[in-house]
Amino acid sequence: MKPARALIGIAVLSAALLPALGAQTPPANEDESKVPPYVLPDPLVLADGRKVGDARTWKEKRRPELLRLFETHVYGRTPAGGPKRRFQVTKTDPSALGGRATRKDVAITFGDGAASRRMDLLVYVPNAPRAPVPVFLGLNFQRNDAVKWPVETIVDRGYGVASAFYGDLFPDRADGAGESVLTLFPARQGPDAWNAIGVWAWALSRALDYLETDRAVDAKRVALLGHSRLGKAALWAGAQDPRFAMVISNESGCGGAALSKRIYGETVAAITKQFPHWFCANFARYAGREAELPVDQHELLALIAPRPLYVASAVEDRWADPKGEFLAALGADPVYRRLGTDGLPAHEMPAVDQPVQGQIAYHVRSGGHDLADYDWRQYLAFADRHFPAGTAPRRR
Ligand code: GTR
Repeated sequence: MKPARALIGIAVLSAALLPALGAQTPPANEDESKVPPYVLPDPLVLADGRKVGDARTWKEKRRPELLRLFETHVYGRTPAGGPKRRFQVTKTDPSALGGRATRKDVAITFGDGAASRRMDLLVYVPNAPRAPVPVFLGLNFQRNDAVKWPVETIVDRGYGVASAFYGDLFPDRADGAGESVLTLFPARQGPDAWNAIGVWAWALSRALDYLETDRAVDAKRVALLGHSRLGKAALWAGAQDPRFAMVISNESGCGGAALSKRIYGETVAAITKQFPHWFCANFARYAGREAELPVDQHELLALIAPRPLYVASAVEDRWADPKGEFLAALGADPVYRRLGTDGLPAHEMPAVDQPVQGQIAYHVRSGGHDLADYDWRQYLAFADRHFPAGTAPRRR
């Protein structure tokens, strides 16, 4: 989102020009030689110091430990249960995109009566295949009728598309909670109470609940994709909900795929100051004290293992720390290998526009902060490889 990015620029500038206005976030470090030494926690070492030797110990012991750490220190706890949900297909157009797709507008209602909240899910499925299709699912910034995804290209490649407007769930403002779906949950309390990213992630799982009921969709092949702040939400959703078959992070940066302890680009101090409603209150305690964080974002990526994971950066998007995103993907690699898949087929950061794709994929694109056609081409190729045609049951 460029306007928000511009705002950050103004905040940093004013910090430099107007120190008298009080404590400001220090300007971002974008100089590799100024990255301080840091130590990353080992995702394969349990809290009691034992090493994770097999998939079972990962699943039953380490995975829950890591989830708890991210809930407590970063995103906040996602409560179990929650309000009653209802799915209603409000409109179906079987000849969308010139007859190549069926478009459905689905109202997903949370709670009852005046207090209820509603998320509108836009769904396109290609008309050609007779079997349920894999789907790219993600939240959008612009409302459903202005989704900036290349829907026709995706549909023509045999994939469905599902998207909802993130503001329906939690308006993206410091005081957005009062209009968010949080109002339908018992009052949140404590420094580990969930916040906007937690709610957006929760909503992605509710969209998947709907997709599981749609016979045109193969809900076992849903690729979750998010750009920027919505990439943070996609990663957190994919980490918590193993039903997502693939997760794609497009330039998710700080609090997403980028390592926090590297202190390059956006920092915990900058993000929690500018967006106090995104994370749980505990995260802000690590502003300027990243070394004390008991987790780092490579472990968030590891929570997606062994499912296919794509982390993408853009070379001019230094605010999101491309190298920190690569290093986090590399840091998740040992977990994938311990679980018996390959990981990231690279030891060094690949050159610009040279994707590397294994069970973990990574690229750094030329250009700036955006979800570009180049990115989509790689994601479609990645999905083709991991969701081969003909693996889904035929439609009943
Ligand atoms: C920026 C924010 C980033 C990223 C981005 C976006 O202002 O600092 O963390 O989320 O917005 O969502 O476009």
